Amino acid sequence: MTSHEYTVPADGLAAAEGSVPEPGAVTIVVPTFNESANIRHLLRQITASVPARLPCEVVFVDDSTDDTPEVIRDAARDCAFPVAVLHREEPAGGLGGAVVEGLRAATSDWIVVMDGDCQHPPSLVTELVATGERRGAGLVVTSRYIAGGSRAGLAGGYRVAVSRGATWLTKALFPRRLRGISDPMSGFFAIRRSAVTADVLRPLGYKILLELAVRNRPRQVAEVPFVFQDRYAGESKSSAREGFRFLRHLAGLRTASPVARMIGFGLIGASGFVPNLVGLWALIALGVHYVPAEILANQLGVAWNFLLIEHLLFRDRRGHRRWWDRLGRFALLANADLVLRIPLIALFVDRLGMGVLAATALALVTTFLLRFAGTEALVYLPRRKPAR
Ligand SMILES: Nc1nc2c(ncn2[C@@H]2O[C@H](COP(=O)(O)OP(=O)(O)O)[C@@H](O)[C@H]2O)c(=O)[nH]1
Ligand SMILES: [Mg+2]
Repeated sequence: MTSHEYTVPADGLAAAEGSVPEPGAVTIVVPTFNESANIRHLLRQITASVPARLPCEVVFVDDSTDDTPEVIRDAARDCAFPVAVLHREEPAGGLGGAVVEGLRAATSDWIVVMDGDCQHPPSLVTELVATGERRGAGLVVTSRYIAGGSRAGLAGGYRVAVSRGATWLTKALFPRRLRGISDPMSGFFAIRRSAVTADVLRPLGYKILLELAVRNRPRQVAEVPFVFQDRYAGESKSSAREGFRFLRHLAGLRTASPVARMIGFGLIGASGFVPNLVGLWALIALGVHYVPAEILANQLGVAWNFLLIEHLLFRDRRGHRRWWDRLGRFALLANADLVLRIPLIALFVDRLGMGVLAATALALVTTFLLRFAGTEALVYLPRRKPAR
């Protein structure tokens, strides 16, 4: 009938709390980017399967550069349920950011997130919600990997392999948090609005389900098999660039706790031996004396570590210093490590009477901990305002 324009309340879900949602009603959140050719088909499919069984509303969160918003408004006239378009001039956070905005705008007890290209069958919407109600679950995920499910619509062996690899890696990194979720890459799921804390979500790229499962930790999770359909029209927006964002997203989620970050820091540090040794080999082959060669090669390792640490560990904590300031501090700490190690070993051997090997091991651990603490506190922690 009508197309409702939502504006996102400034304080998100809290503001939406005032409205009383119908019991068991569902808000279908659909992120769209240039999907004008799919909208009518999608709304027809929703019309055919949802409103008769479940009161629903549809919220499109749109970052399109084509006429998708107009097509939605036009198609909404034929719908017997509210359809809203939330068009974003600034597509903050890409697909993940769009879904979070949709979660904030939703007013029903249940929220179903699905793609706008008809790869996710709307006929499953009611089953997702019913399963959640029946099993008392906070999150119901569709899966291509359980009996009755299939990834028929995933085009090509390459996409299948990438999807498999990503699923395996994700499950291996979060064995506990993703227990009961066989398809963590799925973009089609239902979540209880009460299980969403939109403010802690920091999606990067398109795997919003991962954010919800890992950061919001719904208590009970259920699964429903589904057959991944072919795209109805238009082109996929996923790309190798999205793939790299996904890896950074995984690293950020995995290293949210200080202990996990320290392990990541250690692994990255160890990987720095490779560029260090390669650089040393090249410099010596060029006839450079081994002492300056050692010092120069060490800088290669430092640069390597800095790049990885910046992108994988401290992505969210870089804003308050300029990159050259961070690099300078990081390089200083890394080189201080080298300079400090020998006197430390001497101290452990001479004063504490330790063996050389034990002293070296202890010195390595000590300087590692100092370097990690120093990096956390002096390179990436926000500067405090002066007390006086
Ligand atoms: N709002 C918004 N939606 C997006 C963006 N990128 C992709 N989408 C939508 O997300 C859904 C899934 O994207 P798609 O390209 O089909 O990915 P694929 O299914 O992995 O090939 C579709 O409905 C897209 O229109 C974006 O940057 N912003
Ligand atoms: Mg798709």
